[in-house]
Amino acid sequence: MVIIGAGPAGLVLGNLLLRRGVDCVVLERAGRDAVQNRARAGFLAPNTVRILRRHGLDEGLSRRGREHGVCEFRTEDGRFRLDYRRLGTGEPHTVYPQHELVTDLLAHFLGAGGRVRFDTEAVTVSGADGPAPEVAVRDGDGRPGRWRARYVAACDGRHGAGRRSLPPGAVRRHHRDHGVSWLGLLAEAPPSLDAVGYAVHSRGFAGHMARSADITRYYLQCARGTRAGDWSEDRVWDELDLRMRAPAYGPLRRGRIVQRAVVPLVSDVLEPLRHGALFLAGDAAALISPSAAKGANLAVLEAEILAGALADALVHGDPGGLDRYSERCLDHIWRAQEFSHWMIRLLHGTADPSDPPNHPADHRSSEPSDVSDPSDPPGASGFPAAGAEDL
Ligand code: RFL
Repeated sequence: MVIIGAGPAGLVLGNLLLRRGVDCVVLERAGRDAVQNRARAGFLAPNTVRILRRHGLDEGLSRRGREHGVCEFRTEDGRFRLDYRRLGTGEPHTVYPQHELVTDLLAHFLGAGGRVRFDTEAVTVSGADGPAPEVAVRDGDGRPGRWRARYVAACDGRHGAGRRSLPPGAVRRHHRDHGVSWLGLLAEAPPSLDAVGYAVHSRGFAGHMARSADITRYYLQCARGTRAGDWSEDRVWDELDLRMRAPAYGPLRRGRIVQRAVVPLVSDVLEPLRHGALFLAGDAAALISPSAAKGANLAVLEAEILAGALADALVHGDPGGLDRYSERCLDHIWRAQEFSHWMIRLLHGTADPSDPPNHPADHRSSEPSDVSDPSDPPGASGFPAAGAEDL
């Protein structure tokens, strides 16, 4: 079994397969340090924690993760706190940075005898419609190599070899460009709120999310075409103060910005999540905007479903789970997409058209809508540039 990608999807899959006695190797383009230091998600849903706990992969998050159950919305009408933990099932989210989870999963996998080939880029997957697919790779020095396996799991994200290797027409891609971008920032600063903060403002959305006692993630809606370095630190903090309405609700704790990236809010879903012996999981299967904090959670869920199906096929000769893999995952994926679309509408609804740098309508007018997202009747979304195409 070959797994491409050592992110949450690939490493949960590898750990679960190893426990079920399935021999597997993980091929990872980056080096170990880069993999362990890639700061991204931070909120684990209750079901994700249950999955990790069920398989003994929760040691780090049980020790260092912090419970979270409240969102605070700030708008021109005031401040509203949503105690979703109390209103919902009573279960909290767990704040645990993704790179720490990946570090734990990697240590667990290697400690159990798992093999990871770092600095090894998968270039193409061939022969997926036959019994022995092959992954062509090159190492950090450009030397080529090959891995052959009964099955290949592409857990290598949206731009990985898995998607690239799908033959034309094998898979349908549903996609939507929400016409909005966020400047994502990590600040060396303690959180300023005891809640996830969502500020809806005429200058654009701003968000506050705790990552640890000393690190906070912030988001600022920015114009398409903004480059990560365009905004000075002073401009970032001034804009955050303004949009988060710091004068009314308390100052933000400032600190050095240690990471920044522009994230265009786009969604896409492949269907089915399989081509013969090649399976897609995590961001390789579907990309979801970070507005609803679902991506890493879906990756873990899909990895668990795929691990069970692969183990049944390889250990017990029962391929039924593999046949149902795509349908089972797509059910979760479409529901998460729907929630994320709703969040995007909620968070960007009132941006002022007279303030062009921050306004999604900039893009609305330039990109015609040809909505064909099956979860949404045509024209219902109000968002531009949606569609479906065969890959
Ligand atoms: P990953 O984590 O991208 O890992 C893929 C791995 O594959 C490797 N790779 C290759 N290896 C070999 N050959 C190739 N050709 C390869 N191409 C790529 C890469 O080096 C990498 O190690 O995908 P995975 O496992 O599917 O996990 C998905 C999650 O990482 C992603 O959905 C989340 O980070 C999304 N996300 C969030 N999700 C949440 O659930 N909660 C959050 O709070 C949250 N916040 C975020 C986010 C994503 C963000 N960005 C960067 C878009 C915040 C941000 C800013």
